[in-house]
Amino acid sequence: MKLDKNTLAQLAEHLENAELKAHDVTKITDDHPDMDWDDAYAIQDLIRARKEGRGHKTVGLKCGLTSYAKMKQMGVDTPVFGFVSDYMACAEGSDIKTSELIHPKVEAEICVVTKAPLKGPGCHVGAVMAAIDFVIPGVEIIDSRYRDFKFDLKSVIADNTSASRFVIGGRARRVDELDLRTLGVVLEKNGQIVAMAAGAAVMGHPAAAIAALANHLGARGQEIPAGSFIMTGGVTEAIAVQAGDSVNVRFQDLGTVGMRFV
Ligand code: OOG
Ligand code: MG
Repeated sequence: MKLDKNTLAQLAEHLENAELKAHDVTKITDDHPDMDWDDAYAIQDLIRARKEGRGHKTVGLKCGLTSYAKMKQMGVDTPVFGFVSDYMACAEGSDIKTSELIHPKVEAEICVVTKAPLKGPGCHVGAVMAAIDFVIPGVEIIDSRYRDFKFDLKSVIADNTSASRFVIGGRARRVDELDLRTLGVVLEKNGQIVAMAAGAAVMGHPAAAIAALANHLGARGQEIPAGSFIMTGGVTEAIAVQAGDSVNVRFQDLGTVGMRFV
């Protein structure tokens, strides 16, 4: 850790205010170039504590920057991990208010709910597959608090990996009925196909992203509890949206997840 307690708390407040008031800020590494990975996750943890302190429930965990398309788009090379809160959940088919957001983008994500705890180090795809209760399709709406959506890894980790809203589809499937690597995903905006990929785009296998999350938490003495909802990360690059846009994502074997931006 390079930053003192007061600075960490002040940065958490600064970034959370930017989220809640929907205004952008400069990258925190511009002012704190020596901050390290532990500082970045400590700021994210403080944002989580602020939300939980106000009565918001943490309802899921997210893996981000897990596909090559996303890493290339953002110019980074390592996955990051964050959380989602109850108020970020939007119903399938609902209207999402862009007035509450800065510069939203949508991501198609293969999501799971677990039935057993997962603990690193040494967590692997097989252990994750055994712990998955069911697979469910989702769309994440990310909204970096950083100007022009430009950041480095430490800044985006502190900013809770741009978490903003998410929508879960209605059709869950058992994991042994699916091939998560060849599971096709087609992302449509206003009726036009704008991106497509298969599950293998996510670290070769979406379960590998969850193993990486378990190993990341394990290094910090934590685990993924049974019953966790986990988003494995965008399979394609993220697509910018604005008021008036409608998005539909077709997931092979898992149905469609749609929403409108108003
Ligand atoms: C960081 C969050 C990335 C994903 O699924 O890759 C993410 C960002 O690109 O703003 O959630
Ligand atoms: Mg995401």
